[in-house]
Amino acid sequence: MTRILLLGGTTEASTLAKTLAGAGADAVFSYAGRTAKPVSQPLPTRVGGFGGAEGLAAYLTAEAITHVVDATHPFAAQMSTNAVQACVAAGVPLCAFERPAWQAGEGDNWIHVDSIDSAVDALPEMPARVFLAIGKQNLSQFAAKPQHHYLLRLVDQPDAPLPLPNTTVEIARGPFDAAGDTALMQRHGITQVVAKNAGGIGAVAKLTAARSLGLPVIMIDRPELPGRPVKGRVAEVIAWLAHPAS
Ligand code: 3Y8
Ligand code: NAP
Repeated sequence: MTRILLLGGTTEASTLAKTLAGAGADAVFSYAGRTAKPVSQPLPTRVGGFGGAEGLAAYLTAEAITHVVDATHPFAAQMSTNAVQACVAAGVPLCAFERPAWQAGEGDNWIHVDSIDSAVDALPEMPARVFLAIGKQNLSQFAAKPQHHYLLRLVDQPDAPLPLPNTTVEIARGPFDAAGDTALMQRHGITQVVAKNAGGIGAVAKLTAARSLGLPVIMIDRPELPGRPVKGRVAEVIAWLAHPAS
C-alpha cells in the first residue's frame, strides 16, 4: 500500500502535491514551519521538524511511509541530508525532486561564490546599495559589512531587531515577476544583487531585472548534498513511485 511523505516548501513540491491529490494518492505534505502562514496544500499537511534523522526514521516507521520525495529547496541541505540517512535506516526508498541550477546567459554579470561568507567577502568596501534576496536565516553574516544599505525581502515581518544597521525591508512572498523586481531595484537605487542559486521560476525575477539594469549578481552556488536519485519532472517522480528501484 503506497503512502508518500512529500518534504515541501518549494514551487516544485506544490506542483507535485496537486498531482498526487488529483490522483487520490495517500500522501502527507511536510513544512518545516519557517513561515507564519504557509500556502495551504491539497494534501494532509504536517508542520515542524522531525527531530533530526533519527526522528524522521521513527516517523517513517510509525506512519508506515513507503516512499519519501524530497522536494525541498536546494539550500535545505540539513533536511536533505537527514532524509538520506533516515530512509537508509528505515529501509524506505527516497528520491529528490529538484529544479536545475540557473546558468548565466547573454548580458549577465555574475560573480560565483561557494558560500554565504564568500558572498560577504565579494561585496565591495565602498558603501553600496545591495539587494539581499536570500531571506532571513543568513542575514547576520552580512553584519561584517555594515557600511552597505541592504534591501531585504522577507516572507514575514521580523520578530527581532535585524543584525544590520542600514536596511529597507520589503515583506513579500514569491513567486516574483521581472517587472516588479526591476521597479523595486530602480526605486531603491540598487547597485548589486546577492542571490542563492535556487533555480526554478519563483526567485528568478531579480536576475532578469539585474540583467536589464546591467547590475552585477553575486550568485551563491548550491551546497553539496549526499547522493540520491534526483528527478526533474513530475512525470519522472510519478514513474519512480511506481518503480522505486528505477
Ligand atoms: C516555509 C512556504 C510554493 C513555494 C514558493 C521556490 C519559490 C516562492 C522564492 C527573493 C527570494 C528565499 C526564501 C524564496 C522563494 C518560493 C517558494 C520561494 C526566496 C516559502 C515557504 C516557506 C519558505 C521558507 C523561506 C526561507 C527563505 C526562503 C524566502 C510558504 C514562502 C529567500 C530562498 O523568514 C524565513 O525564515 C524564511 C526562510 C527558508 C530562505 C532563508 O534562508 O531565509 N524560503 N518560503 C517552508 C517551510 O516552512 O517548510 O510560506 O508558503 C516558499 C517559497 N519560497 O509553494 O509555491 O520554490 O523557491 N524563499 C531563495 O530562493 O533564495 C525569496 O526574495 O527573491
Ligand atoms: P534546513 O536548514 O535544511 O533544515 C533545518 C531543519 O528544519 C531540518 O533538519 C528539519 O528539522 C527542519 N525541516 C526543514 N525542511 C523541513 C520540511 N519540509 N518538513 C519538516 N521539517 C523540515 O532547511 P531550511 O533551509 O531552513 O528550509 C526550511 C524549509 O523552507 C524547507 O521546506 C525548504 O524547502 C523551504 N525553503 C528553503 C529555502 C532556503 O533558501 N533554504 C528556500 C525556499 C524554501 P529536524 O532536524 O528537526 O527534522
